[in-house]
Amino acid sequence: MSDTASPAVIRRADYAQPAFLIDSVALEFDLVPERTIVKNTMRLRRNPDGAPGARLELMGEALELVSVALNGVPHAEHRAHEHGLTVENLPDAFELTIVSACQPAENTTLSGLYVSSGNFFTQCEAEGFRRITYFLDRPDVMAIYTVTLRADKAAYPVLLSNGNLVEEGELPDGRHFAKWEDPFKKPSYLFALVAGKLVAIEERIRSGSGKEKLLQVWVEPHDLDKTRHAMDSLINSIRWDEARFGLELDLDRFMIVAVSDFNMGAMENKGLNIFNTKYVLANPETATDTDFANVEAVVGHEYFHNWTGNRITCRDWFQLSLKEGLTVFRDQEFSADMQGGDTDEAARAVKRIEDVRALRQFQFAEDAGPMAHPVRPESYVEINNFYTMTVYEKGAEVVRMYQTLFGRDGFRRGMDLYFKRHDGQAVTCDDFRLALADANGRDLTQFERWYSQAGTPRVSVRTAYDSAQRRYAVTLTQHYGDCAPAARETQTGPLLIPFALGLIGRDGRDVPLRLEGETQAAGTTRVLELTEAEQTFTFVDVAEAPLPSLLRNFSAPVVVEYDYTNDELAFLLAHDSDPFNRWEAGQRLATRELLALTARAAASEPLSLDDSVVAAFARVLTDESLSPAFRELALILPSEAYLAEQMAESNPAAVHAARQFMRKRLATALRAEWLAVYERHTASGPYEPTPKATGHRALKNLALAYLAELDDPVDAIRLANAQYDAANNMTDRAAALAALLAAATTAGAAAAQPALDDFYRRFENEPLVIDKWFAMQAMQRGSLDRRIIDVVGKLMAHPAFTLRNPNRARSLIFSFCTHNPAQFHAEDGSGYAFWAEQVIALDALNPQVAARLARSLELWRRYTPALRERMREALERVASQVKSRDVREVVEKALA
Ligand code: 0A1
Ligand code: ZN
Repeated sequence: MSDTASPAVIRRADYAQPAFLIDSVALEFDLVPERTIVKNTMRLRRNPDGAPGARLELMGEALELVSVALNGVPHAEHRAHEHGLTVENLPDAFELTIVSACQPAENTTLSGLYVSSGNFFTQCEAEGFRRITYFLDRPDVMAIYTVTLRADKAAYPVLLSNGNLVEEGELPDGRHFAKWEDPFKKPSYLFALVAGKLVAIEERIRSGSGKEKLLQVWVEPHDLDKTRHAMDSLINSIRWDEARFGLELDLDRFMIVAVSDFNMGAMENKGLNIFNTKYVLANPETATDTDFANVEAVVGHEYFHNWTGNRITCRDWFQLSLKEGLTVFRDQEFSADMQGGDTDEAARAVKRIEDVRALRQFQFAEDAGPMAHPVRPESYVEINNFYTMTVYEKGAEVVRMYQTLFGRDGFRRGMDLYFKRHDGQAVTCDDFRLALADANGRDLTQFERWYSQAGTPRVSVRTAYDSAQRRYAVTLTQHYGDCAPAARETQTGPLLIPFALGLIGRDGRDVPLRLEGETQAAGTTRVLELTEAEQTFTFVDVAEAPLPSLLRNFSAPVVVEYDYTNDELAFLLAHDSDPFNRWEAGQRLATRELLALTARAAASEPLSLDDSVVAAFARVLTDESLSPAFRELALILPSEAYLAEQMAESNPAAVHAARQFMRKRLATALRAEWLAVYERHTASGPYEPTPKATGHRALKNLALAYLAELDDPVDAIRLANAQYDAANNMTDRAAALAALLAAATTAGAAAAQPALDDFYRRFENEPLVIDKWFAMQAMQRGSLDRRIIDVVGKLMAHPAFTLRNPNRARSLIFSFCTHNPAQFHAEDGSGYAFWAEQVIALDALNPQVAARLARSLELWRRYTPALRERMREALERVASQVKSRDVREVVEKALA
C-alpha cells in the first residue's frame, strides 16, 4: 500500500530491458510470524542489452533492511528508500547478499509473506516478491532459485517451496529446516513458500514419457476428506495437456496447497500452486455441482500455466493476457472436453454457454465503462487492477479466434511453434500472434487490433434473398456503436472477425452452403472472415429464403445486431443445429420481452406477456430430446445486471419488476409442467458430480425456483422442505434453502427461518458453507416491508463475520453490492452509503479486495439521474478518504 497523492502511470511504450540480470538466487528464511529474517544471496551481472549506468535499483516494499554485502564483504554504498534499495559502485558481475526483515503476522494485504490460520503462505504475483526481499521484481528477470526454510518444528512441521526437496534436518532449539531447489529458471512472481501444520493426500503417476511423478494436495487436517476431487482434477489435467497439446509435467513433484485467506482464485507458482480453499475443497456434503466444476476448472487453469505462463512467461505486465487469455482458453477447452469429450457438441455447448454468459454480463460491462482497456493495456497505475475480465475472458476469446480461423490442427501447429521458439523466455502477445501466423502461413497484422482496441465490437447484419437468382446476400457491418470514451480512444480500424454462420431452411434443416465463385456446396457452417468495415457475402443455389443462424458458437466476442421476429426466434430455438445459437435465440426472445416489460414497469403501466413467448419456453421445458443441462440454461432468464446493461439508462427497480413478472408468469402458466419436471428429475441414490447427474439436478432445482415464484408457493415450500431434509448433497440442500428464501418474500420470513437456522448449525465449522449462508441472505429478494440492507447490516455484526477474510467479505458485501441490484440500488442511496463505508474500511486492510468492491459503482453514469447523483456522492466520499493506489485508480477513473 502506498499513500501517493497522484500515483504514477506506468506505460507499455516505456518498456526498457533491465540494466542487470540475476542468474541465481539463494534465499534463507528464518520464519517467525512477528519478524521473519530473509537472507538473499544473488548472482548478478550487467545486462549487455540493458541501459548503461552504474546503479542497481532493487524494488522493495514494507521491508526493514539489515545488511548489504558485495562478494561477501559489507558494502556501504547503498540507500534504502520508499520504493526499494539503490546499490552503487558495482562491477559487471558480482554476488550481492542482502539481509532484511518483514512482518508476516501484521500483513493483512495477503501480498508477500503472510500468516493465515497460524501457517505461513506467500503470494507474489504481480508485485508481492518485493515485500519479501529486495529484488528486480519484474517478470523478464528469470533466475534459478534455491530456498532454505528454517522454523520451529512443532508449530511448522511442513516446510514447502518450489521444485524438489534436496535436504531436510533438525536444528537446535526445536527448530528444523528444509532446502528446496527449483531446476527451472523463473520470474520472482512464481516464487512460493508454505510452512505450517498441513496434511496431504498423495498419488504417484507416470507421465506420458514414463517418468514417475509425485502429486500432493496439502490442506489443514480437518479438510483431508475434501481433497479427492482436486486430486482427480489434477490427474485429468495432466493427461489432457499431454493428449491435446503434447505437454508433459516437467517436475518430479507437483503440489497444491489450500489457504483460506486469499485474494484471488489460485496461483500457479512453479510446482507449488497455492489455492483459495474455495477452489480445492469439495465433497458432496459441502460443495455444490458448481463448486465441483469450479475446482476442476481452476485446478486445470493453474496446472496449464506450468507451460503457458511459467515455461514461457510475460515480458512485462502489459502482456498479462499472453498467459491469462491463453490459459483461460485452455481451461475452457479442458472443461468442455471433460463434459462432452471432444465430439459431443451439445454437451460441450453447455460449458460454452456458461462462459459466454459470464463474458457478456461482466466483460462487456467492463468494456463499456471507465475501466475499459484493451486485452493488452497501454497503461496502468496499479497492475493488480488489471486482473480483469478483459485480460482473462476477452483474452481467451481472442485465443479462441485463432482456433476458429485455423482449426484445432492449425492451432496446435501454432502452439508447437510458440514453444519451439520461446521456451524459457519472457515474451509478448506479438510473439504469440506471430507463431500462430507463421505456423499457418498467414499474415495476422490486422489481428493485432484485437489486442490494442477496447470496447465491444458490434456487427450489424442485413440479408437479401433474390428468388429469381436463388441468391442470398449477407452484408456484415462492423462498428463500435456508442461506446465509452476510454474505449473510443484506442480504436484505429476494422478488425478481422471470424463470423461463423449457417442458413436454415423452412423444414428446420441446415442448408448446404456454397459461396459465389465456389464450384460446389461444402458444409453447413461457414466461418466468414470479415476484415472490412462492411462486406457482403453471397450464397448461391439457395432454393428458398432461409433463416440465418448468426455467429454460431459465438465465434467472436461481438454483439450481433439483426432484427429477428419473435416467430423467427421461436423457430431457431426449436430447430437451430448449433446448440449455442439455439440457446441464444431463447435469450434474445426473453431479452426483447424483458426490455419491453421494463419500459412499461418504469412508466407504471400494466405488464403482460404474449402467449407465444410462454409457448416457446413451454416447448423447451417439455422437450425430452434436449439434455436437462441445456434446458436449464435455456430456461434461465437473462440476469438483471445484463438487462440493465442493455438499457440507455439503467433502472434496476424496473428491471427487477419486469423480470419477476416474467418469472411469475412462466411459473403460473406452466405450473403443472414445472411440477412434472421436478418429479421426473429427482434422483435417488448416491451423489455423483457427473455432467449427466449435474444436469438433472440443475433442471429440477430450476423447477423448484420457478415454483417458489407462485403467488401461493405452498408446493414450493413443501417440496423444498422435504428436499432440504432429505438432501445427501449441497447442491440440493442449498437450492432448497434458496427456494425457501424466495418463497418467503410472499409467504413471510418464517417460511425460511427454520432451514436457515439449521443450515448454520449444521455447517458452523465449514467456513466455505457459511460463506454460502451469508451470500444467500445478501442476495435474497426484498419486499416493501423488508429491506435487504437491514438484513446485511445485522449480518455484519454476526460473530462469524469478518472483513479480514476475503471470501467472507465477498460472501456478504460483494453479494449484496453486485448480485442484488434491485436492493443495492435503493432510491434512498442506502446501498451506496454502505458501499462507501465498506470500501474505506477494506482499503485500510486489503487494498486489492477494496479495489474490487470499488468497481461495483463504476457504471454510475449509465443509471437514471436520481441514482446517478447519489452514486457520484458516494464515489466522491471514497475518493476523499481512500489511501491505496489500488482504490484511487478505480474511483478517479470513475469520476474523471
Ligand atoms: N495468476 C493467477 C491469478 C492471480 C493473480 C494475482 C494474485 O494475487 C494478487 C493471485 C492470483 C491465475 O490466473 O490463476
Ligand atoms: Zn491464470
